[in-house]
Amino acid sequence: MDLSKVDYDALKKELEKRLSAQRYYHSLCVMDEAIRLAERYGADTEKAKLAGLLHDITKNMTDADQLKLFDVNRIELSDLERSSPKLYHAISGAWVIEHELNIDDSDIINAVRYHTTAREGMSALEKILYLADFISADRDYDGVCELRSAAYDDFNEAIAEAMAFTIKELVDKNAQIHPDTVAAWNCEIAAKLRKAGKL
Ligand code: DGI
Ligand code: FE
Ligand code: FE
Repeated sequence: MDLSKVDYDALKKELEKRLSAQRYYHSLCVMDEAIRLAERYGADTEKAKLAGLLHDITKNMTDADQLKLFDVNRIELSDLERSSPKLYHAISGAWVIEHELNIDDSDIINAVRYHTTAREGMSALEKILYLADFISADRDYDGVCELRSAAYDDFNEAIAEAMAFTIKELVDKNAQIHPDTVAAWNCEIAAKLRKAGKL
């Protein structure tokens, strides 16, 4: 697909239909942040824009409707995924942008697919979306300002901090941690240790 010919007005209308006003605003903020991060780190700004705008496209679908989508389209979920509804929208969102919006760029599809759990060996675009989702203008949790400046200062350090934040929150909530999240964390820590000559 030709990314320079994407009809953003039509896509935004589609998103407004699917999302609450708050979630739509979040999507616009993540889009802006993803573009800025892509500019800062020399990644593809068009892909970042599209991935940022669309990443939460199915966030307001009911759990039941998403489970139906998985079933009808033979998308297999692990037991952990099935029992963690917060993870559904990344899986269903990736499917919807590929099969309903006809986005054929695998990097964009994977960025949406892994924006919640992260995964081992993420591409630059996948990392940009993961981080943009954490530091977008609409976010206001404790520590977001520090993470925002870290994101533009030391990309990989900011990714590791965002992952640590998520993992700590999951532990505090007694939630299950997805194996992709654990693998992503180990991958980032190994890179840090390697850089410091400790591995
Ligand atoms: O969709 P957003 O709210 O913008 O953000 P997101 O897609 O990063 O989703 C955040 C939620 O996902 C948050 O409630 C924690 C949850 N989550 C992230 N990683 C994992 C997880 N939940 C489980 N059970 N396991 C994970 O590894
Ligand atoms: Fe999300
Ligand atoms: Fe999001």
